Amino acid sequence: MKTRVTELLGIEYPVIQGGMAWVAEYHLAAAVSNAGGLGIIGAGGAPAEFVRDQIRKAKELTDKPFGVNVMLMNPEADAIAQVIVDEGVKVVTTGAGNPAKYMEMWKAAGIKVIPVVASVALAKLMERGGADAVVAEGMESGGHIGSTTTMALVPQVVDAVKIPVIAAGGIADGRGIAAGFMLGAEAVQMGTVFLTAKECTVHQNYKDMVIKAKDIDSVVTGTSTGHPVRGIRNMMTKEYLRLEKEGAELMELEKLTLGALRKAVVEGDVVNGTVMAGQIAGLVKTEPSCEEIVTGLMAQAEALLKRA
Ligand code: TUI
Repeated sequence: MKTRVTELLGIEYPVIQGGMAWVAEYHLAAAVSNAGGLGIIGAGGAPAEFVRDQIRKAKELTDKPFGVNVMLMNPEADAIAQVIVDEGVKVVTTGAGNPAKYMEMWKAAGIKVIPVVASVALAKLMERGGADAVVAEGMESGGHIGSTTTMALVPQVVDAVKIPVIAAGGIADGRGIAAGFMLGAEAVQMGTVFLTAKECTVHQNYKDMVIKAKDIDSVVTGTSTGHPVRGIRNMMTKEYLRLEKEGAELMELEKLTLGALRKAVVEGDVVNGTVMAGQIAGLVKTEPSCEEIVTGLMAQAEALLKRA
């Protein structure tokens, strides 16, 4: 299936893997790229030199294009932006902020820039600033989210910009991909479905929690701090929401979340850690390879779109 996004990125399938902090390291990114999608290394809160090492390792595993996601709240974002240029990365996605200050340096280096946006206003601003495409991410997504659903956000962004739009949030099978296309998107980005991929190195406890999750098992913490984050309900989120309801100070809330994603992803502590995942986790029941995910989902989507 050819779209402006597959052409822009030089990929076979219009499927982008979300740049999930701690989760999306080079094994996953290379596997998705080798499967014909676009794999992404999630820089998250990592130091710049760690990101450089991840990029070099990904290059050893794939000759296909892959990207790096810059989480803009990372204090090392400036240094990471430079590492991306130095290491010849072809595609950048950004999240949790406005990447305007890096746009010029990335464009000058010939990098395709794809900001993740949660509103029409930011999508328009990014287009004006030279973005090659945008990911319109609905609040069904895991991790840091906006407040509009994918169903409402994607068509409004599609109407507001001329650059290609990539749909994200709540997509984990061929039906979701086909729906994204019906809304006017020219590719999809998925995160949750790759959490349980064979090549995804997150702790087995994390994968099991995603596999066990039902439709209503995710919650949003941090609404009161201005940084809403979706994850699967556990003891940590219960405690967080209780403190938030009581009007706890930011410092007290941050004590709970500091290092909590690492705790869940690396140590497998899914009781005290943050198990970020989207609302579509209830659909994720197996542990396939990235190749099986990308080709299987695309076959389903193409069959549905032919019928539509
Ligand atoms: O960035 C994401 N998802 C993420 S980032 C992340 S790491 C993190 N961990 C704990 C707390 C906070 C972050 C985990 N998941 N998705 C893309 C995304 N970007 N969703 C929403 C936004 C966004 C939000 C506000 C983009 C821009 C924005 O404001 C723009 C401005 O004007 O500053």
